[in-house]
Amino acid sequence: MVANGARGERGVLIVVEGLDRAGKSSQCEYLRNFLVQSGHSVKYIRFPDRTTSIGKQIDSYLRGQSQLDDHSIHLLFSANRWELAQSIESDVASGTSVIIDRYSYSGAVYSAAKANPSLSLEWAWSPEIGLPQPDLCLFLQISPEEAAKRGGFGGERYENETMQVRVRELFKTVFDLQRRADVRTVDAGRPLQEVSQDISNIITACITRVDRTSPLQKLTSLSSGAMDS
Ligand code: FDM
Ligand code: MG
Repeated sequence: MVANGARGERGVLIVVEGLDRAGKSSQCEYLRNFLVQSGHSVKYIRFPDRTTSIGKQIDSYLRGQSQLDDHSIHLLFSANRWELAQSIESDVASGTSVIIDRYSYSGAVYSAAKANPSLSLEWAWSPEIGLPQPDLCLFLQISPEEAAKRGGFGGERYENETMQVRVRELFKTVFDLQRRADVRTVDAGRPLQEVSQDISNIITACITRVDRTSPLQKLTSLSSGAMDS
């Protein structure tokens, strides 16, 4: 595998998405080590980034310590990505690969799952247009049964059965519509090592396939994503 920076190539942008308890954090950690061992310089980001001032408002909302209108909190989640967009682009351009735990897909899906009649999936997606387009989105799929075996819900907002059921459906819808995204679904209900093995194969193929002499693309509207392919 060719290390980052070699021949002036950019890094790759990889997003990891999935339902709660699919093992996103463990697999992001695995992925990070895998890329480092392959000679890449790597940055890891998770959204929401709760450390910024916007992130602190999001954190307070998620913990139930503040109430916000559905649209307002949605736009804060998006703003939290926009405030990091430039640094992601410049890291990737300078040869660093960036792994992101949750991105625009979670953003659109969780807000649309609230079933607020004035907050459609299309509306929820629109502030994401123009953000860096990932080279690859790994979607960690887990059945409700397997998720239940992995323990109960935490105490944060959205950590309940009704939301999880809707989120599961909406992830499918958003990936069908945003077909420009290279989404690979991984069965994350299996033992950790099996999942990691699949992930290394997918990543190796992705690094070979991506033209790292061309810059990152931008996210487009949901429908144009479907028409393009
Ligand atoms: N979430 C996450 C959103 O509702 N919108 C977003 O844009 C993002 C990135 O926040 F329930 C939700 C998804 C989840 C919660 O995420 C916190 P973590 O990964 O479970 O901490
Ligand atoms: Mg969570």
